[in-house]
Amino acid sequence: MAQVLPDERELRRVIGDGDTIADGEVEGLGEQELVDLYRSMVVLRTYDERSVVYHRQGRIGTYAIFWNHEAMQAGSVYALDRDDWVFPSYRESAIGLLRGMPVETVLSWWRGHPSGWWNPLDYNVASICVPIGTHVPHAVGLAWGKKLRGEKTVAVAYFGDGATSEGAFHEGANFAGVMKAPAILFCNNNQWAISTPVSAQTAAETLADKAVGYGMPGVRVDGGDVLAVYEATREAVERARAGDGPTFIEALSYRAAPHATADDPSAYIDMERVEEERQNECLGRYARYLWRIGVLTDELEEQIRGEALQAMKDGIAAAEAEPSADPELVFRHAYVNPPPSLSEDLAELKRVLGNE
Ligand SMILES: Cc1ncc(C[n+]2csc(CCOP(=O)(O)OP(=O)(O)O)c2C)c(N)n1
Ligand SMILES: [Mg+2]
Repeated sequence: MAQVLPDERELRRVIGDGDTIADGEVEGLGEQELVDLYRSMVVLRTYDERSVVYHRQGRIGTYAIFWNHEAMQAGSVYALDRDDWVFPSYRESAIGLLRGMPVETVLSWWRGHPSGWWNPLDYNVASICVPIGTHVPHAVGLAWGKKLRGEKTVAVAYFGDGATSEGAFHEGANFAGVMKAPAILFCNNNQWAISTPVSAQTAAETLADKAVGYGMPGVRVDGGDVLAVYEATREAVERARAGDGPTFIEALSYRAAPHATADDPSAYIDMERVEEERQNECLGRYARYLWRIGVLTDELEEQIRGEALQAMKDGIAAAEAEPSADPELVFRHAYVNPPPSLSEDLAELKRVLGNE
């Protein structure tokens, strides 16, 4: 019977603190792989920080910040094969970049432009899911379908702590357990669902405890430790490919930025705690580790950051060069026989946009 393994109540960690906690090691990761992981994190961090600036400049719309979530995203994707599927929520909006998706595609999504929607088959990355948890059954269904076809593909659904209270999460997790679907339910427990703390979200001691009820292993990992996330995900992938079914991964972190650009967390969060978390953020932790083991140099750091920044500059230029979308697109596929009020709405939209 699957269970929360006794040692998994403790958070898994690999990266030490450079002082009293020693660094561990992950089998199979050589220097090149460690640098690749670092590059992935820098790409995501640069995307995130530039996006906040672009939002302030009015160049993208409301944006869900994922600062300090990079280790969870990069570490888990790195444990997948290219054929495996990724089902992101809005918090993982830029995860497709790790699969070669152009920066302008994701920026266009945040600009509300149709060119921000990609064909999922191009990257094995599903559309960004904004409704909380509804993509969990999608990911599990895809994983089960692949299993029925005799393929070895794994699907990962990313969602937050708040999503674990949703019906769709329950349905997906239950289905995954019963069907032994090769799925990974990856929960970014950043301890907040907008202004709701995790203590008000659930009476369970840990979110990983929920896995017991679905008959799957629940693993707890330090979400700020990219190597621990990688290792935990790799084990879940191996289990799934071996036919042993799904895994629930609870990656514990702390939301060190507002929920989104429209949010002011100072109204509900302890900003001192946020500051503490920011001091221990995941990219800096990994960079210090790489310095300790002699992998990172000033030149390499500069080169990787420079490339990521240039990609962002090129990406926003390309997104802004897209011709304006046809406002009729919003209405065209909604009804076979559109009600008259819709043409009034369209006329109003065109008037507002100034292209009557
Ligand atoms: C079905 C549904 N209900 C409510 C919302 C509004 N909403 C947007 S984000 C959010 C909080 C989600 O928190 P969590 O699952 O912890 O993810 P996080 O944002 O922290 O990554 C809510 C309630 C939504 N998008 N979808
Ligand atoms: Mg959350």
